[in-house]
Amino acid sequence: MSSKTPIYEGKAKKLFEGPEPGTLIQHFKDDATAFNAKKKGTIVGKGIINNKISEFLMTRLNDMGIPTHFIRGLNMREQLVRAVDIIPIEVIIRNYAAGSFAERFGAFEGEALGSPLIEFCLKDDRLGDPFIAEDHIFAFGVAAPEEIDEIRHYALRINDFLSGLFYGHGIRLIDLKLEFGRFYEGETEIIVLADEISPDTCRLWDIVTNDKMDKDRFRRDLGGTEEAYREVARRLGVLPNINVVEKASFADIKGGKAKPAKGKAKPVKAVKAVKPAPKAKGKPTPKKKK
Ligand code: AIR
Ligand code: ASP
Repeated sequence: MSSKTPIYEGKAKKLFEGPEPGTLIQHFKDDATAFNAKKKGTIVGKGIINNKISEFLMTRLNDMGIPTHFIRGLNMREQLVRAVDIIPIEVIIRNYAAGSFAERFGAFEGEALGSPLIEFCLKDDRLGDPFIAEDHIFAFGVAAPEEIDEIRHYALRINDFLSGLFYGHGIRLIDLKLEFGRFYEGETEIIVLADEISPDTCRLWDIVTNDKMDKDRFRRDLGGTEEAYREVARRLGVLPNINVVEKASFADIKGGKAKPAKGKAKPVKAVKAVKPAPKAKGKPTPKKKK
């Protein structure tokens, strides 16, 4: 684990200077916040799981020609990424109504939207990440119209690809939040996917049971949060020995000194172990492809 002082510390991650110019080390913490940090907690092992899930998904996206900030994995909690200027917009893509969308429009959670819907929020905790229209984005100089066009194009491709990938593992991608960054190669500006893709930033429901397998378990005090995150990692096959999460996080909590975990590491619990969410008011209909 990096022992240096971070150059930036966010709610779920820290950034350290990277080994080469133009690189950063992205370190994933177990800290969890919700409702603009009004709710705080810890999801044990989350940093390891999110690091590995994000590494896996960003690698797949790189493979299919979506530029991302991801360079390579470093260890259980850290990855090397390209240093980029983050465009301070949260790009939300929704396939089904849920969360703030369901609340705003009186939709039931799980109601299929005819086609993916993109929303933008200004990344500003002080203001509570308010929704922002494209006109505001341009007027405030947050991003240029050509940048937003490119971001929309990438966001839809990423959403289509991830919807299919998760579906193959019995998971419905309800919605997700993406962040993009820019850097320059000479005069040329390049936009890349940045931040992370994980159960912190996506709503993921089990296809059969509709159980929530994401941060909503923490936000809504549903219990079984650790198990749900582990189950996503297990299904994606990103941690060959998932029990390592318990051991490694135990060592991390104890200041890096590995002590034997109490008793035997628990076997992976299948999703049955995740407490069913309160019954959704309706059953989601299968996602309509464009
Ligand atoms: N999100 C928004 N801000 C931070 C995050 N992680 C994600 C949520 C959800 C999507 O954006 O995790 O996947 C939409 O959130 P909401 O609350 O607007 O419905
Ligand atoms: N992570 C954000 C916060 O701390 C939003 C969320 O995920 O609910 O409030």
